Amino acid sequence: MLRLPVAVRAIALAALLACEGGASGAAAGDAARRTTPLSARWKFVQDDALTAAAVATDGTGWQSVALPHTWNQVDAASTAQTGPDSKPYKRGRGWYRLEFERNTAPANAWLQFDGASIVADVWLNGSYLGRHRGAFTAFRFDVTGKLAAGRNVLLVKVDNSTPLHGDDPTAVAPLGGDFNMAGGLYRGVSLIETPARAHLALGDHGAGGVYADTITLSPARARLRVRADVEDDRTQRTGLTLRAALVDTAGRTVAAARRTVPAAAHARAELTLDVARPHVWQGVDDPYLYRLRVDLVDDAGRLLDRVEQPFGIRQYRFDAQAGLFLNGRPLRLHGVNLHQDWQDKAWAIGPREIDASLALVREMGANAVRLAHYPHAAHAYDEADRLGLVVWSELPFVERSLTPADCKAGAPIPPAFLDNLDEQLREMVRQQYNHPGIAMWSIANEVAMGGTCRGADTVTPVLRRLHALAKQEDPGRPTTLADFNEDYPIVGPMFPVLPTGGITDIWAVNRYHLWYYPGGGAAFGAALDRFHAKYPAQPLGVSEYGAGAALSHQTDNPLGGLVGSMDMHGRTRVVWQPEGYASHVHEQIYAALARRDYLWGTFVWSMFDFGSGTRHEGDIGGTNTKGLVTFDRATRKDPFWFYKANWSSAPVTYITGRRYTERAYRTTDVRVYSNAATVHLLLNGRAIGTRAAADCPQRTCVFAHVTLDEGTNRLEARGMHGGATVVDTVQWTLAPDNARNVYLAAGQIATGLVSASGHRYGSDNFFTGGQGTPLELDSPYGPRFGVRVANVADARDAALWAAVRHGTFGYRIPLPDGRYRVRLGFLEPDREAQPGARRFRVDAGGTTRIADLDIVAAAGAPATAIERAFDVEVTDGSLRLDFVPAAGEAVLSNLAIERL
Ligand code: GCB
Repeated sequence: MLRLPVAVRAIALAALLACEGGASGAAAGDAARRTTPLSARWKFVQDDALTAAAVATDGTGWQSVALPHTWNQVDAASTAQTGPDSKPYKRGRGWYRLEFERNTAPANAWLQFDGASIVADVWLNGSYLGRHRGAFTAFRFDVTGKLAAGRNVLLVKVDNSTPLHGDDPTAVAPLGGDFNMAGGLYRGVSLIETPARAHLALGDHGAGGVYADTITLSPARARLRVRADVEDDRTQRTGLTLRAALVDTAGRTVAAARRTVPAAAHARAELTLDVARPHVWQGVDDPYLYRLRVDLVDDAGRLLDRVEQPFGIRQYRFDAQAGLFLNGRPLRLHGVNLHQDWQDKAWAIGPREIDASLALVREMGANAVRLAHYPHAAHAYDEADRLGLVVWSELPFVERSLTPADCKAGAPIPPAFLDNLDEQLREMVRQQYNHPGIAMWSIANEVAMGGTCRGADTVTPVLRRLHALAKQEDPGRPTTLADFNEDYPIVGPMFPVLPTGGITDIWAVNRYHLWYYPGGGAAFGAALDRFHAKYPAQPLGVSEYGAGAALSHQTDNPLGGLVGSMDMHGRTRVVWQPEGYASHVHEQIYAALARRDYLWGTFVWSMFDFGSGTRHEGDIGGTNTKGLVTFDRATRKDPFWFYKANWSSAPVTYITGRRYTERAYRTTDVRVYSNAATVHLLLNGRAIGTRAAADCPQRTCVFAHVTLDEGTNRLEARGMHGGATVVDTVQWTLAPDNARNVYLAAGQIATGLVSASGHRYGSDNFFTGGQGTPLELDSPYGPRFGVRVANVADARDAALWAAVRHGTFGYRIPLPDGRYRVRLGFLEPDREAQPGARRFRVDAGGTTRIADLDIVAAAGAPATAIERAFDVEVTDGSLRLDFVPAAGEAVLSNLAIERL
């Protein structure tokens, strides 16, 4: 008994070698079930014009490929695209052809596809097996009697065209989404054989035929209910028995039961397993997994089939006031969202990539994952169980229930689309049912976004239908969804108000304050409190929040200007996404979330950058940059360390801003994420300061106003973690020009602009009051700054005129005492402005130095640069400048303060 799983594995390997090696896959030993991967030696062609005539081809000239495979490996967001000009990725048809040998025709054989994107048609030896619609779930075909002894030809047409019309009039979910839908056989294909036509269900929506639940649980005893579905196509239905056993990690059978199977083509038997002193699956603290084994034996005692899976005994309980409980213990979910892609591989990933991704999730200290926005590979759920990660599993019902074209044409939601949603939901629930990590079924993401057509709600009835189906399939797990716009701050035709609260058992909201939405942590917190009050019985979570971060974008002050992204109307605008701004967002938002005990969990959007072909942002094209880790998994961005310091028990001491190496300002704040008892900061070997844990709210230690040295600055943070000391160092340089002088681009969030005369400008900094604003929000994404200034010819200098600080504002600029020339750059940003509409004065150290400035009058026209200069004496280590309006707002484009 003990050795059987190992034996089964060995036999599967032997079969794999036989089949993949081209030799016959003769039945080995008496293993009940043999699974043979069919991953090598495929032929592939991407050809939109090829029709079913392909059935007759021999694949000559097709490319040799191995699974997993997609034709969008490189075009769907990768290093192949540099810069912001991302290209759309290829959507069309691919054909896959495999020749393989069997030397006997098996008694019972099924072909299993772990996933094919998006619609797959399958032929075996020229005969059509059928179609599967949906990119994310497994499916099978019964090939008994169709599989030949000798050579077999398997042909698969996979289609990821958009929209999925043409020869497939059926709409397939999802109809929208901010992610790429890579095409191909991007997961595994295998052949399943069993010795008889009686077996555990293989024809049940790709599921395993075994459904197990923890019915009651106490420290003394757990009762498990195991339901097994048997398919029996034998001509003579002689007696069948099911045996279920729960085996612990030491190989001991801790509970067993057996039951006779009713004689029928489709039969279900229910068994009860009572486990004394159960060892529960307690999330990341103790992800204990038994093995659940279900055997089907005939009346001669012959083993006909076996399904064996890891099984965790556990119970979740969601409470609207107190959050989540796992096995009676409170568990706040510290979660992250994940897509299933990887740079230069797109969706063609395997266990190695999944394990590497989830290892990073665990390294950061997260205890939950939302596998967005669709079912991921089975291995992802297995690995999450093994690591103890609680899982949000999701149906790909994203953004809309009706294509814009159908809406325009006045068409109703195609019934086939509803059927497809139902089918994908059924497949997801049945295939993933036994995973202890899965705590909820999400039926939708942001469907309120496209939730109305001509003013009519096209989404709520669909949500109700899916909720009901999910409850029918699995009464034990709560349903949820990720809301888009209940209480959306900006409402318009594109974003109708469509409340989605109150439909599912539990609920969660996607909100992007400090990114797409106005307001920070306080606004976010207030919105959550309103939802909590409005739906007091519905446990509430946060399914998404986050901010983009490009490694090549840095800032001196995250509040200096506006970050870029798509604007509220879906247009892409100038895109600055400094890493330091993302840190700021996570610090602010997480503070508001962490304070709210009623939340059952929160999920960062997202753990990794991911492919989204329509986006024009970040370091490489076609990616969404909100990952805490880069698309290639190589770089942990600064906010990763914020969460790690807050969530992980591993010692963390990390200096932020390490990629901002060429510094613009001599004086800077140094931020250290650390969970140490004490953090010491040293600069070029000199002690700068010490912070105790109590001085570092949210594990964020700030050393304000550190003065850098000219040249090389080696900063060292020493975290004293009890016995362990963690030393983190960064190296920054300060050029002599920047050590002596200050060059500041007002209203800009991005640092590092270098003027035509070679001065490095920092982003807006040292200000009090006012607001930094780029001048042309709607400018195209390249060149980086869209403003055209009449009298500035050099593009490098144009950048310094592309934003303003405006309002009533001032600057307190740290400077060594001495005499300086101050040069201030102004332009009138309002192209319609008339002389007299804007007038203000500039004071330095309390003395008016520029009186009654009227830029339009002085420049002769708006959008025309002028400069004003004066000399000052700094005597107390700081220069104070004040911009005081008399009419309209004061504005400033840039400033230079140069030592005389
Ligand atoms: C969302 C969506 C997610 C997007 C994300 C974003 O609300 O659910 O799919 O990728 O926002 O980054 O805009």
